[in-house]
Amino acid sequence: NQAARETFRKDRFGMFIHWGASSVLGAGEWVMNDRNIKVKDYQKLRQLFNPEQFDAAKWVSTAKNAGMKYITFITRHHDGFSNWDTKYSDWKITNTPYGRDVLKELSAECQKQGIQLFLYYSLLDWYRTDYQYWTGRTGQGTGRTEKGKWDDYVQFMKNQLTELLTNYGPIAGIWFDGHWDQVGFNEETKQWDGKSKVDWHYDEIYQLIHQLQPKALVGNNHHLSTISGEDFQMFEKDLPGHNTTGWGTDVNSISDLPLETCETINNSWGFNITDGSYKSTKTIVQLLAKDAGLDANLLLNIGPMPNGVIQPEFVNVLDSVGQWLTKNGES
Ligand code: FUL
Repeated sequence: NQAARETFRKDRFGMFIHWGASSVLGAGEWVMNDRNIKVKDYQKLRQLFNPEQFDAAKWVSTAKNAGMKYITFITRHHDGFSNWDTKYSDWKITNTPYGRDVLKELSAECQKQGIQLFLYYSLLDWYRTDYQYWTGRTGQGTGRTEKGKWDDYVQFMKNQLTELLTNYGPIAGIWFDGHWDQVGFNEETKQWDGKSKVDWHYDEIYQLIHQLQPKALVGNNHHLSTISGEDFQMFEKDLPGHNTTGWGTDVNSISDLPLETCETINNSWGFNITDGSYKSTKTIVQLLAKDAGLDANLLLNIGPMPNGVIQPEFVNVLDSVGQWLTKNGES
């Protein structure tokens, strides 16, 4: 949808929100993998995630005051925790003591305040047994040894995406992540190896998205320029064309699609209690300007705390970026 792409191209500034059961541990969203936590232990977080001070209106107005035009919310990260009331998993926000469907509240509030809502959705999954691929480290993290049923997993993703695109109002786009998980089970050797490539069924999945919501854009953080069908191109922690992270040779090539850089305020995506390396207002304004100079959007991340509050360091810097934009920016 060309019109939706052009709207997005003009958005310039968005808020990425990494938040879920992993936030409880305060060590970033990769904690399950990093600390080698098995599913049987990790799932205890369900009883501990109780974001009593979650306030969708505050989150959305924090974005709005910063001059942001959209929010990209983690609906399900690599640990598989669903941040909405999905029918297809018990590992979800509505089974925590909090019990509320935060996505419902966030989407209603975005509509109210005129902010577009994008949904991050992880392709890879450390939790489900029918997810048969994983990076080496991740496999150890969950302790799974058996091959899953890939078709079931693909169907599960389609079911969840259908819910997300049916029950939560207008969705501006889906932000896929985790494509790189290329280690698969080799049927011949009965070994896990890097040779069997994952078939993500992108054609069907992208088509489903466009069918359900023709205006929804598709982005995929695959670090490649060779997969087609996406509506925008993203650059993780990089300006378009700068491959400073070294995450793929192809990231040097910039497409004609709308572009988006995603970046953290400190060095973490999910809430990290020990990470105090906050970027200054000046650094963020410069980033925004550099991205704008390359006709790219900046998707700036916050990782709210497990109680639902956005930490003051983030709120303050976003507030002053907003003030700078009001004084000097276009809007
Ligand atoms: C990466 C993920 O692995 C990180 O946890 C984070 O979500 C980042 C935006 O994308 O690929």
